[in-house]
Amino acid sequence: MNSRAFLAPLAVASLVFALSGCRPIDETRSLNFDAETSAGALTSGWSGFEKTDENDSFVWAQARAATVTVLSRAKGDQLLRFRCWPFRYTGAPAQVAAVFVNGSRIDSVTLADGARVYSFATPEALWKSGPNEIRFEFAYAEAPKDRVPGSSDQRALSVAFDWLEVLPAKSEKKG
Ligand SMILES: [Ca+2]
Repeated sequence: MNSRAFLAPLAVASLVFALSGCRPIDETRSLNFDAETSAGALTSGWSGFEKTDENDSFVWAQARAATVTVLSRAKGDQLLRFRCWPFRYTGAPAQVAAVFVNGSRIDSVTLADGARVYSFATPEALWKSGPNEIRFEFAYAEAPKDRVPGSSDQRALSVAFDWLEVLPAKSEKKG
């Protein structure tokens, strides 16, 4: 009998079990940048909870750097994904987001003007069991009141985040 044939179904069953809430949450999979899912996770550099005209929750990073704290089991490589859009204004330079996990720089990306999803592969070795810090560093943060005629918004806005996910990069290793 080939025991490997059972590994995939077991992994799926384990994942379903974990997602069903049958044991305490020890791993952050998804933040929707709303009060329900993200209040304790947005640890520095963030403004308040807002909603788009389409009723999507989001939060502005209101500094050149912002941090998110997520719980991890530190098992396997992780795929970090997020949907965001930069504060843009006439004559703005490119907005660039650099991504760090626990102080280690992963990569950077020049952000498109509108909302997009970005993905970063992160190696298992950077993650630790328990709280982990994801830090974003941005090329600029500017106040709309200084950059957009008619705006009174004094916050130094860099990038708005809709959601963030930390997912297994491939099927989780067992044991
Ligand atoms: Ca959202």
